[in-house]
Amino acid sequence: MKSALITGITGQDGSFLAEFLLEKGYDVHGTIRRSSVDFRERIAHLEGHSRFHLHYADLGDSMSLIQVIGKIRPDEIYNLAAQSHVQVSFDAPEFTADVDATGVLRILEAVRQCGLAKTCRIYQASTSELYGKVEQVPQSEKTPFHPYSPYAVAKLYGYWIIKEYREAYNMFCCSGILFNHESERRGETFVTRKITLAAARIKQGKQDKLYLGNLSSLRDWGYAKDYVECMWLILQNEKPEDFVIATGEQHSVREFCQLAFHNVGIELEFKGEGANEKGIDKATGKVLVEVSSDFYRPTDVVNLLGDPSKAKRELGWNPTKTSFEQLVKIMVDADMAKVAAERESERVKTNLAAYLEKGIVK
Ligand code: NAP
Ligand code: F7E
Repeated sequence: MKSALITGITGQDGSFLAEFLLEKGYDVHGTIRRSSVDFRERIAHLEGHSRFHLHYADLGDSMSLIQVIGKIRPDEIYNLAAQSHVQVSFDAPEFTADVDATGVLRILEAVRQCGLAKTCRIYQASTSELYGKVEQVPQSEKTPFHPYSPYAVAKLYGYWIIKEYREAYNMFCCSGILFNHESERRGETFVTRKITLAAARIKQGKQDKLYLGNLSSLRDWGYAKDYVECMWLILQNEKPEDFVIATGEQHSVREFCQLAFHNVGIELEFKGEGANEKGIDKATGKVLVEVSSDFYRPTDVVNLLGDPSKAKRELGWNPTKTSFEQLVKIMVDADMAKVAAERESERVKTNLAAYLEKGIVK
């Protein structure tokens, strides 16, 4: 039985990858961090599985990494842990650098110090943000990098240190340069999930308006569940190499918004420009989407489109298993159900309070 260690197992990708590797028969280990609140909802359904194990470790703490890696001696490590929010990286640049850049070095050194350099394969979660202020469209493995945020600069170090250890020590370590991938488990402050949740809340009368930043930003959005398969394929490859993982299709934030609202039965029309642009419900004339400069970034990446030819050719990966339309529908349907369940539980609580007041329930 192969064993894998996933750092960042509580995140969107970590939870899907854990499910994928368990299905493949792996012994799956994941690192978690101490938190005053429980953030393990994405993996709660896996706890109790006989091949699923959790360990405390932090990418900022070498000793914890050496201890966990030395104890498990994994065949594969998937380094998914990161401060992954680009806008937050402008507010917490030093923390982002420590986790997203030096953290990668700490993993590599822990593997070496535990004597696993020849046996343990390492996947590094690199990102399309490396292309940043893009120098070419679409972007492939050959496109020059131009990072455009503290997050991207930190991830650039991660990318290069992986390459360095591959060449210097002959280690099997690779980067997946993944373009944006989303799902019903996406963090609620990333733009896609923020939109699908708002569409569901607005439809069900729980929110009046959605405030967004740059509506014209272009992204190549795929489905996270399809992308974790690629992480695994990269480590099963004969040679350690880096791969671009993307769909090869591009949409704007505005288009994502229109399709998400369409899925809840609201047709949005955008009028105006820049900070004055508004998304209006065609049926009622109500303004449902407005621009807020709070969501502008000091530097923003606005034109990402990946070329997944190498992954298709060499890994046999299908980049369009889930279409853009299906992805938006999956996310909207899940958020419609989530909001409806929250409303139902509020209704039950309100009824119970009324029954208690009237003495119907004692
Ligand atoms: P995510 O949902 O934000 O998950 C990040 C994970 O990292 C969480 O489990 C988090 O733990 C953990 N983490 C954060 N700081 C840590 C630290 N100091 N030590 C240990 N763990 C730490 O991110 P994701 O969307 O799944 O992305 C996974 C990886 O792929 C990240 O490295 C991200 O930068 C990269 N990436 C993502 C995309 C995308 O579109 N999703 C694209 C390209 C690359 P807590 O739950 O305790 O916070
Ligand atoms: O922004 C614009 C924003 O935060 C996408 C991470 O997983 O993917 C993710 O980073 C675009 C940007 O993702 C809002 O300005 C407009 O241009 O959803 P996002 P991201 O920055 O692309 C990459 C590949 C990663 O590696 C990262 O870890 O949408 N935008 N209005 C907005 N963005 C947010 N968050 N919120 C808004 O209100």
